[in-house]
Amino acid sequence: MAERKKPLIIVTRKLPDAIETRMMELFNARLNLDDHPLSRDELRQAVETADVLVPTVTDTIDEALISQAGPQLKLIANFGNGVDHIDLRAARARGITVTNTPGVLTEDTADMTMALILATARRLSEGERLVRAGQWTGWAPTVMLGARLAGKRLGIIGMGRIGQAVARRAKAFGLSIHYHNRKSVHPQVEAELDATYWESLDQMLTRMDIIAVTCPRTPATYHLLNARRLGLLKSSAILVNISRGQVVEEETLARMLQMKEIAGAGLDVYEDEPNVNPKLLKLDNVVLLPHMGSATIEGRLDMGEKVIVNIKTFVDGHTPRDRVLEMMF
Ligand code: 8YV
Repeated sequence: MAERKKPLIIVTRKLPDAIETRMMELFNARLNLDDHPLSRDELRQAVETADVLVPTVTDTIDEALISQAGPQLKLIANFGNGVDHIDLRAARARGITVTNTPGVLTEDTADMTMALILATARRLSEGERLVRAGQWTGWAPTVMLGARLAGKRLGIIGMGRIGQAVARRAKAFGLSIHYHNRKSVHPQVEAELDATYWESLDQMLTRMDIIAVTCPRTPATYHLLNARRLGLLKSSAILVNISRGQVVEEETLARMLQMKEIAGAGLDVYEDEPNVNPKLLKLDNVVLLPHMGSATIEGRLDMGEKVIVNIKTFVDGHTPRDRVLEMMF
């Protein structure tokens, strides 16, 4: 019996060694060993030749690119949960299946959300900068005061897996849990988290001490926190974004932080990554991280494993469990 030809898998970024090795064993895998982000031209060549493309958030897989795909491209197995960089409609129109890696980065991303809440409320980065600059002159009763978390209200925008994992952690810190979502979560989950559902995002925003953005970026959530909505926040509020930069109008947020119209922000994501609004870079009341919400060794291995299972399932003729459907977003 003739051996089935191994599918050509093109991986756009450097993945953990163990994942790359397994991909080499299972597939005809083309890796990106020096980890340079692929140029538009390299991406075009990839979709022209690959049977399966494994992109990440740093690749723009838009309609124009998908229209250049060869007929052999049947699967885009994204390394990551968010798929806002992939035009799902265009992929479907070309008969290309898209998969992602949900579930395995929930806890890590929730940890980082909590870390950002703490860092922003308790001025961690500012304190660190002070010590490193050799400017710390010793303990003083009124210096570096932040805000207590216990007893405050946290409003979570997007109560999916990550939002709920944030809520569980936040509850342990004594925060009361509020959330806005397309629909309320299961009553049992709501009871367990002692969570209050706000159908009206506007209503929730005006009343919260901390806002955490954990929803996916979709056409519906693009600039969900626009200038008008940001204007509803209390001047003592802090905002944390671990989702996608495009959910928040960054320019307005920067201006409001500058004018102290809100107290602080903790950002892991930006509207035009890796570019960060220069205004933000100058401000002390914002904690800035380089999109590292899910960046753990274990998480990256789990993500890679999921990508492999998705590809294997697909090439064996089955529907991958993590198939992404447009209506999910
Ligand atoms: C990933 C993320 O590391 O999964 C996501 O949606 O935002 C990140 O945590 C990145 O997307 C990898 O493609």
